[in-house]
Amino acid sequence: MAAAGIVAASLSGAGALRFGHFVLKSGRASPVYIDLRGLVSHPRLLRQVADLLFQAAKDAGLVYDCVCGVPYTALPLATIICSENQVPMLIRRKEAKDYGTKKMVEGTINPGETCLIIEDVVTSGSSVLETAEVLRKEGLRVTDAIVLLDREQGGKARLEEHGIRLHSVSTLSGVLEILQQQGEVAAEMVEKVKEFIQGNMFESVAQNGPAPVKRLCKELSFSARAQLPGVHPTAARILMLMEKKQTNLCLSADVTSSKELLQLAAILGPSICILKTHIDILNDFTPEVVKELRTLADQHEFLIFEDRKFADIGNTVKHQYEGGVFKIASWADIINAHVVPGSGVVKGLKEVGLPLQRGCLLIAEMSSQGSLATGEYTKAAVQMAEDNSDFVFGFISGSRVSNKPEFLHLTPGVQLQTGGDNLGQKYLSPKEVISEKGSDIIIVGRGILSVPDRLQEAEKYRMAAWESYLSRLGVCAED
Ligand code: S5P
Repeated sequence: MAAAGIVAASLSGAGALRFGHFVLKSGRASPVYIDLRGLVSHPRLLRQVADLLFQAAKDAGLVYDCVCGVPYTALPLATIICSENQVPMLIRRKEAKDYGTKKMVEGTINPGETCLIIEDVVTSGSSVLETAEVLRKEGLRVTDAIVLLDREQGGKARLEEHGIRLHSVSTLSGVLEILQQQGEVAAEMVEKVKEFIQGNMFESVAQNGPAPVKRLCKELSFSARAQLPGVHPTAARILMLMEKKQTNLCLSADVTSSKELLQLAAILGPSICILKTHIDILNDFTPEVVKELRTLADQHEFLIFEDRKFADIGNTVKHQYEGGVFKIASWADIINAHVVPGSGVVKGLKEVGLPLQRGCLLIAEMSSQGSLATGEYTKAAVQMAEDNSDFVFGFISGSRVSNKPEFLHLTPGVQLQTGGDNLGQKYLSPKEVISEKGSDIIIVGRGILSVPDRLQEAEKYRMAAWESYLSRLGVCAED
């Protein structure tokens, strides 16, 4: 195919396709790395690629009113297409313009018009989806996207589920075939990449049976929520790193030896967004342990959550948070509190945590059998969070208890095998928690800790929770 040939030449020419051993931003190893950002330094290739994208839209018979490139790599491509063919363009901002203004799209928006999305590479489809979501929020119709290279890892199916047809100029396997024919890539590398693609498919949500009836819904992506005005800095950090690492898994590192805790943090660090501790169950706690834990947290980009569940009067919790043996405030990014004492507990914790830019979660519901945290109690917790949103950024709860997208929901009591333990713990699956209950982050302890290969198990949880998050973006099943 001629187009795939030009794509192959462009990718090689711009040094955009590399083979070897790479660690992707998700933390996963890959034998192939594609990065088209450098294409801007090759104006002839840039122009050729833009022409191919435009031609693909033409060949598909698409009718559209404006074009939007997924930032940043596809921006210059969209610019060339629009300027050459006299089509109005829109620019999607990755960050809202100023703190306080929500403008996410530049250019003239005429609600009801159709906007065509341009993208360089599609893997899971999440970048295209995010852009589509922003455009749809402005009242534009998004039905089609053109991509230069489809990595064939399930993005097309996912986008289809969200009402977007993906048209690709070429596929990764098509480009590989050409490069192999030209002797630029060895056959065994081609096999390796194909195996990688097969083993790293982003599963489509609609599996067997008829697709559910869908309607548009106002679900925002994690990165869009991170940019909301007024979002707590701790929530923003978590939201951004979840999107970056593609993980909404919090590990409940309930182990009693410091060595094991640090090993867990080192090995599972890339797979998680938060590591939750019960520091008082360590048999051999020393200040050195939390120092090392902090280093690992910074290295692997996760936050530390000390699950201390403060539940006393303000003056007491202040000391418990700041002092004692553990000096929790000095190393934990996140803490949590029961609301049973009334708002004094939050006010006391805030006095210590606010100057250190820490954040707090309120326990609105519990996963245990017979929990009293229900109904009016849960509502009171939500109210207390709203009244203290300079410090409280979300909830421990079994389901979404607040519709404010600034708040995060973290849910414990999660295992792939649902059921419970013999001490009243109840388990739901990652899918139930994220897709059905509307929570954001799963908290998993023994589901991961009790198997020999903890990393492999953590990856299973990470993928299940992430898939469930992606599946609720843009559309949701009609209730
Ligand atoms: O309601 C709750 C709140 C919390 S924070 N139920 C819980 O189980 N937790 C904590 O989550 C609990 O203290 C434990 O650390 C973790 C669940 O562990 P698992 O082994 O049952 O997954």
